[in-house]
Amino acid sequence: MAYQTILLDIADNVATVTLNRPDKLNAFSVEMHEELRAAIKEIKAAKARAMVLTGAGRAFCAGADLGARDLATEEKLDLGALLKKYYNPLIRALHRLPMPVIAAVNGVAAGAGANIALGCDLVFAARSASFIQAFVRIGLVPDAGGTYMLPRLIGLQRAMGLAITGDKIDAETAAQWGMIWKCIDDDALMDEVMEFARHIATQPTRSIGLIKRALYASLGNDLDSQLDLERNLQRVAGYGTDYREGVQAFLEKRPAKFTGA
Ligand code: LHQ
Repeated sequence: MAYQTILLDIADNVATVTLNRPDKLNAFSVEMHEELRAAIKEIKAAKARAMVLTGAGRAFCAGADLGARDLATEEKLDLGALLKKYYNPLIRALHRLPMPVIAAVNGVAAGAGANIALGCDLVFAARSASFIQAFVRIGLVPDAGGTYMLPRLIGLQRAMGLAITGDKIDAETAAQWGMIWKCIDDDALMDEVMEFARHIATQPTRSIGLIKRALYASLGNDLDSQLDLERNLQRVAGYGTDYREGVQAFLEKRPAKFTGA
């Protein structure tokens, strides 16, 4: 399918989605939401084994398009309805995708743009990139899962500080705080991310999907529920061909050839 506001490339089992409104710092329009939703469907149907999300130009994503006609002109717009229709399903879809989702944050990630990055499973960021919980600057509340992920990633004090000041945090500090996985020199970002994505796409994808489920569920579960969930997910993993191949390869002292099943 041809898209207007994003680019989608699928190669070597890696689906790369590039938010592509660089003159608006890749701010989210309704069209971009709809296209990203369609792209995620396409990626699932293509049975890709990793997804990379990045931005075109100098930004990753500046959040909601504040110049969109309804956001800019309608006085009593129900922003909750927008979240329900677009942002919440997007975050859920990223968490539920049965493959690793990697954010390659190439520049500023502000507002919902920051939290969509944090909604990915692993975040790599360019050294010059930054994250801004910009919501308070315009009288809003962090959304797109920010109030859920931030305190869990960096603790309540730091989450509170970022959210109530709207201050920018640079990629290096974000990595030191554990908000993101890795900070990488700008020139090396995409090469390193794509190399990582191509590698992870050769790993036991089904197992990775189950790992995601377990870890995200752990954020809300008590120990008993989590132990039960681990039992259930391990049962599923244990029936997989990748488990058999992994053990066989170990015993035969050779690299495993995982199919993702
Ligand atoms: C933009 C945007 C943008 C449109 C830059 N929209 N054009 C909200 C409402 C509804 C429902 C649900 O959820 C949400 C969630 C949210 O995301 S709220 C938060 C929305 N985002 C922001 O408040 C961030 C706004 N942008 C900025 O603060 C700055 O642009 C940052 C700090 C990201 C980058 O600053 P600079 O590097 O100085 O760039 P700039 O400000 O000069 O922007 C470049 C262009 O991009 C400019 O257009 P122009 O035509 O003047 O060149 C901006 O107007 C445009 N742009 N963000 N969100």
